[in-house]
Amino acid sequence: PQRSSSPKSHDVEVDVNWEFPRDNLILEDNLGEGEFGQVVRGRAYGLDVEDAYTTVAVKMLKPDASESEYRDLMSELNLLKEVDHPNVIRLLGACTKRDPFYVIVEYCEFGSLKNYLRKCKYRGRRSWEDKQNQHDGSYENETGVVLTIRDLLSFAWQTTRGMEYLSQMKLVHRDLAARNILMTTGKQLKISDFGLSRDVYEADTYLKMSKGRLPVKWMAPESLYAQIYTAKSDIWSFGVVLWEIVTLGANPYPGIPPERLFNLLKTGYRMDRPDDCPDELYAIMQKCWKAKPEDRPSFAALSYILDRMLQFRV
Ligand code: ACK
Repeated sequence: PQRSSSPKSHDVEVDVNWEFPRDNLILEDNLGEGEFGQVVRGRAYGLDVEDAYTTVAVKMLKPDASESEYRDLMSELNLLKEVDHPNVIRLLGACTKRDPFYVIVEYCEFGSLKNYLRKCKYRGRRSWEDKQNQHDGSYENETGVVLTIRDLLSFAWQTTRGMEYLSQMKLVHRDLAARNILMTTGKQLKISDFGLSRDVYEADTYLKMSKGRLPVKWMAPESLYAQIYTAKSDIWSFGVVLWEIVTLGANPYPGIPPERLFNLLKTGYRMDRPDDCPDELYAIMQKCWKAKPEDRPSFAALSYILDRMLQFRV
């Protein structure tokens, strides 16, 4: 990959609809960071409400980011301008007039779904018929939040709702994983991290190989072998997200080094049904992991099935 010590934002046309005055933004704690980007919690004055501060999340590049990371953040900003759905992260503004370049999005106080799930317990129930242990909603005990099967189904359903919307917008996410889904108040989920997303109408085939780290354990075989990304490869990743939800944030293919997946998936190997995973949910995972993309369901179909389960089975 080409590196440039300082990606410059001066060649970016400032979008007056979204530009936010940098001086009205107070950056606070670091929420987390990836290889080249970081997310900081901040307070933005006069953003949503006049004369008041709104807590926001600000995404920015680290000083050693390359042109390609800079383009990813720009592309994320441009895509975020186009989307508007309760299960997709909402753009609030951007500071693009000079470096460092900021993308301001809504703050999700519970962080990533992955980290949230890891802090929870599940009151296991393998079958819908097993009404023992049933209670209406999650609750807190001395060890933390206890989730019910209903919560897990709701997380899966909300993810399919957000993804159904994105696929209708002809957007392919390419990096759908529990670490890229955020949790806000009322256990509402928001699909986030659009850095790698591309409009499927965009002609150039963007080779992610130059970027180094690939989310191999979330990738469909056709993405691994041929860099093909479609709504159906996002569906494969959703199957892995469902597995993450049911295992409360476990790491997929435990004990298997990512490089082995290339051959394992070819031989038809798939993850087993996790303990306590209802058969219906494992059946969905298996459909998402069909070798042929056309045999996998759509997000609309999955959202319908999960909605029915939420209404009639739990
Ligand atoms: O699980 P976390 O605390 O939630 O760790 C990751 C980290 O930043 C790197 O992505 C957190 N994060 C990202 N975007 C947001 C946001 N909009 N609101 C709150 N936390 C965020 C994420």
